[in-house]
Amino acid sequence: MVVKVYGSINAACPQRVMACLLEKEVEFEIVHIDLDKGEQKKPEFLLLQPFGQVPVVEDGDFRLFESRAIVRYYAAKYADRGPDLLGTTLEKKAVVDQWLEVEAHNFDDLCFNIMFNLVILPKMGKPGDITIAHSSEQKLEEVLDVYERRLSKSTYLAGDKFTLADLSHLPGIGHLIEAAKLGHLISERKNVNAWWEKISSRPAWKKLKELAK
Ligand SMILES: N[C@@H](CCC(=O)N[C@@H](CS)C(=O)NCC(=O)O)C(=O)O
Repeated sequence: MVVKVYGSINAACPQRVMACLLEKEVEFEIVHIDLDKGEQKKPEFLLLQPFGQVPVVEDGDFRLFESRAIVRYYAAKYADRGPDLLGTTLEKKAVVDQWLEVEAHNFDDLCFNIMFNLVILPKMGKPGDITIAHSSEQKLEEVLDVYERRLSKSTYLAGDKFTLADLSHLPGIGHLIEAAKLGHLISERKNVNAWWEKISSRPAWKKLKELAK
């Protein structure tokens, strides 16, 4: 059964899901939802995702939304296929969860504020709020300083193996570098930069970037 991913290939949250499916070599097709046209707010889409956001996956008669719930689901469903993305002991799994929560609650909002005000609003012909973008960038610097210290002790966020904690950061950092042109936030931090080089050169992520072209 081919998994259907409702979303846009360029949007960060669907990319999180697709990166995970590619790591696990799960076949999927994209059901394109045009965010610029507001298709995610149409009544028929609200039946799939009541908050009017992407992604949603449909796997046979099973349906799920929230990108981090989806990646956790597929990492567990295909635990014996491809790289282990969840951790192998209770403690290792808990550390993966810890850094996934950090991504969701310390990193993602700041990244979104920057992208929304520097990229998304201007693309729609509306002025972004530069004050919000700058203060979010300053706060993100502090978050990345924490990452820098963490990554001086371990190759990946949750230890010595690539996991969902790292995968979950790929779309956000990719957008910061490519769309918001804030690559210096990464490149000026030695350990964060080495980590980014490693995780962004994974075949699954490179394949997704190819698909998105
Ligand atoms: N917590 C949700 C957030 C979903 C989300 O914010 N999706 C964005 C794309 S990355 C979206 O649908 N934006 C359009 C909108 O909110 O109208 C998840 O991780 O799935």
